[in-house]
Parts: sequence; C-alpha cells; structure tokens
Amino acid sequence: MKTLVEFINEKQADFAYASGEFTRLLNDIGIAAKLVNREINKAGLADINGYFGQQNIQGEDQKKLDVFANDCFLAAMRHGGMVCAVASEENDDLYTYENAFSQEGKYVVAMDPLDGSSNIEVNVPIGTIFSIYRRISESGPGTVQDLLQPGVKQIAAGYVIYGTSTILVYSTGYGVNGFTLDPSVGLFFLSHPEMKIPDGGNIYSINEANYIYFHEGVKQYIKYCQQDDPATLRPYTTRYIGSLVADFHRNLIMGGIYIYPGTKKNPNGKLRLLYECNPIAFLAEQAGGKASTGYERILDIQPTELHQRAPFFVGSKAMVEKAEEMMRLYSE
Ligand code: AHM
Ligand code: MG
Repeated sequence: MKTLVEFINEKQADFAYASGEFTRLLNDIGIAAKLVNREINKAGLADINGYFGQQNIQGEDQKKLDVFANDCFLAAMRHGGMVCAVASEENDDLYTYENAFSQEGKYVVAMDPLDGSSNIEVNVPIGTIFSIYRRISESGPGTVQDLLQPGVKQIAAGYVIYGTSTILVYSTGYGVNGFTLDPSVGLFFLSHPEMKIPDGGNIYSINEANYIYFHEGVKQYIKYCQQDDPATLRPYTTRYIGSLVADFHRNLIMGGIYIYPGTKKNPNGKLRLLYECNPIAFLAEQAGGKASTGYERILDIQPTELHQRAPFFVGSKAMVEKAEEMMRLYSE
C-alpha cells in the first residue's frame, strides 16, 4: 500500500523539475483536498449548504462550500510558500500572496476549487481541478503574465473527485496516477497506477438540452453517436453528470468523450481554459487521449485572459478525432 506522499517522493527523481519544494506543493494540495472532503461529507448536516450571498466574476452565485474550498486551497499554498500567485474561478483578479516567503515561490497555480458546485446540494460528485506552472517573472508577487502560459507549459495538473470515494488524480508529465483517500486513516493510497484512457469507447457526455444552439458539426456528431452500428458499439450511451471532473473521471476509466461546445450564443462555450480545460487536457493527453476545441489542440492555445473560455472536446482519442472530423465536414 503506497501512500501519495511516498509515491511523490519516490517519483521525484524522474521528474525534470524535481525539487523538494515541488513535492511539498503537491502534498499541500493533498492536505487541502482532505479538509474540503471533510466539509463536503458533512454538508448535509452543517449550515454550510446554500449561497454565500455574493456573485463571482462570471455572475454566478457563490456557495458557501465554493468559498470554503477556495480559502482552504489558498491557505494550504500560502503555508508552504512555494506558490507566488493563484488564478481561481472564485477570485475576479489574480490572487497574490503578501508574505515575502511566498513571493520567492517558483510556481503559479490555476484552480477551480469546487467544480460542478450546482451538484453540492444533491449529493452528486463534485471536484477540485488544479494546474501548476513555473513562474516567468523572477521574484516578487506573481503577475497575470505568469498565468497566461499555454497549457503545454504545465508542469503538473490534476483533480480531486469527491464521489463515492475521494480520489486524487495527477500527472507531472510522466503518466497519470490516481490515489484513493482512506478516510479511516486520512491518507491517499495509490489505487489507479498508470491510468490509460481506452482509445475508443461508447459513452458520450454533452448537455443535449442546448442542441438547438449547437454548431452543425456537433449535431452531426450526436447523430453519429446515435446510429445503429454494432461493429462500432453504436448507438453509444449518454452519461452526463454535469460535473466535469466526474464525467471526465468516468470516461478516463471506461472510455468516452465529453463535449462542451461553443454555441451560437456563446461561441467559446462555458468552460474556463486555465483551470478547467487545460488541466483536464493535460491529463487526457498523458493518459493517451486527446483534447481539442473541435479544431485545434487545447494545450496550444495562448491565453489572453485569466477567465477566458474555450470549447472543449476531450476523451478517447478516436472519439475526439471523429468529432473533429464532423466539425471540419460541416464547417459553417
Ligand atoms: P462550474 O465551475 O460553475 O461548476 O461550471 C462548470 C461545470 C462543469 O463541471 C460541468 O461539466 C458544466 O459546468 C455543466 O454545465 P451545464 O449545466 O451548462 O451543462
Ligand atoms: Mg466551479
């Protein structure tokens, strides 16, 4: 039984950016995940469900658990002093640490502290997503430019799924590994070593209620998924939880595609490039899958804003390529 901490220490030597500091950063993320997990588990009991009374920059109502998770991860990273700045879904502007120790930190982090938060009240899996870069600036408080790096520059990314079990999945660019929290001892144990996404699958995940707003290529891909062709496992099956982390985690294990496309109303879709698409795309590629806007590789996009959005097609390689083919064929 290997713990997350043992695994990180063991793998440090393989890792191009190997440093005790980086190891501590991953450990701190693991600690914050445990604290958030504890609060989520008692969410139905305590007066912690419900709205916080403010809106975030996207105009969405913030919930108490969103705010708790954000505070928890920010505090865990302050404590370690390895991170100089954080871009969070819950903070309008870049969050920078004021303490001199953190300002010397070599890393910047983009995170969605509680993804899928519309599912909190109904006991459906939610998650935390994180993405780590080396800073570009030399020292002092981190800058927005430190965060505006394309996803290929990530040195690590991962998520925590708070589901029937709590699992932390991460990659430092050397494959993907998953660790399940044993709540009785409070430790993450390696449970999903060297995760590989099946090349094909029969699950497609998309919010089909938006069908009338979809690009013709997306509509045609959905039709393709629904055709009868047993040789290619069609018709596929639909699974849509409405928590990106949970939908991706299932597809990672079973094979499948998740799509949040651009629509006529919102050409860049809904999901945020820095802390939703990029980290999930990094994991998908590391597991042998693919992530695209429908036309181009997610990880190649040069971001221009902290909260920018991108259309997102991610999952099994063959399935994403088929969807891209439809987008090209039916270009509007
Ligand atoms: P959030 O970060 O505000 O929770 O939004 C992101 C979530 C994803 O987890 C999920 O896949 C998607 O939004 C669901 O959106 P929709 O309800 O439009 O299908
Ligand atoms: Mg969120």
